[in-house]
Amino acid sequence: MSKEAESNRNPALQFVIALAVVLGGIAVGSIVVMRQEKPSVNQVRPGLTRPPKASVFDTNEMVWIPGGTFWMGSDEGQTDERPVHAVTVNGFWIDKTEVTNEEFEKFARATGYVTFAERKPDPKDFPGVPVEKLVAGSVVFSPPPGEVPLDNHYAWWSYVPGANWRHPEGPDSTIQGREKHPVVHVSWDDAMACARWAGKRLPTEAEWEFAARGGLARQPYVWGKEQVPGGKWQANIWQGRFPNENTAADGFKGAAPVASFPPNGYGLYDMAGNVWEWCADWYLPDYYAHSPKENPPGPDTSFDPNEPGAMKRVQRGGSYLCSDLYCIGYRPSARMKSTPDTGLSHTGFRCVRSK
Ligand SMILES: [Ca+2]
Repeated sequence: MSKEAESNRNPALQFVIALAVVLGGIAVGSIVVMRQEKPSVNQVRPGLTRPPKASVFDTNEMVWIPGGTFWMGSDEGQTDERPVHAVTVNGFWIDKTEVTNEEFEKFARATGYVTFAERKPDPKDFPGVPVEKLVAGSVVFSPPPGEVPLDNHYAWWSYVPGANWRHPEGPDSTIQGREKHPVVHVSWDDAMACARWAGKRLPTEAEWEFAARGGLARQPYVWGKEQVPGGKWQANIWQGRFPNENTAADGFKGAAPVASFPPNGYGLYDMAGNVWEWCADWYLPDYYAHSPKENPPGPDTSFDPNEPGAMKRVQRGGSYLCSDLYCIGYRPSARMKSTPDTGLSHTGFRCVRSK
């Protein structure tokens, strides 16, 4: 996306763009893990937890994911999950959990960083828009009182002035008591800034999916085959009639403290559900048809047929808003996308590092 295009946003447009986040591809699929390489020379194994180096994020330990080859994508999911193709990734460290509010606060305090949602839109970028309309804010899930058609996303998303990571539901809300919750309302640029400060980076889409699968072969979920094994929910998603009935059968109506559910085979928490996670890659729906087999870095451009002209980055993992009626985005092959300047109340990130 050009700089000009990136800046050519206003809150209303940002809201529209944000809606695309809940539109992404979703369906049921299955995947195959082909082969897991032997532990690397330093004898680390999947699931081994240790901080790789001194990190400013001392509360979020990282897990070593050995390199390997796997089947990426799904032939049963959305079109953009196809074709299933063999991908090899080098080993990497990945955060055991999503970045939490208390971790993001360390970054903000140390650097004085102001997130996109906290910045007042620059009148220069919005000629003709009354100054009083240019207010900082973000898009918040605001469920309607009754059932609504699932083709109108305005029915459950609202642009809320004053909403940002410190005030997830608006100016009167706080993150007090939610220190261990994943940070939300962070744009891709915000996530990148935080990752760089921590000496880390965002995962590529391939790294993310490889890690999410946890070494399992041909399983539709990061924990295996059954959605609710033994009647026990394995991820923070949505139960009930979306978007007005949230039964919270999994124990959480909104975001949950990280690691509230069992980890996957690599010891990683919330690779399904809780909040969407930004990846480094640009989004192209047909990237898999021609992506390199080894360490695909993502395309160098972006296109979303649902919103031509908007360059988007990939998000993965689904969120507490993923309902089987609407969005099965918590499957490991499901892909989501949004413009880099978009923050939402169900989107966060986790980081990786190569060594
Ligand atoms: Ca839930």
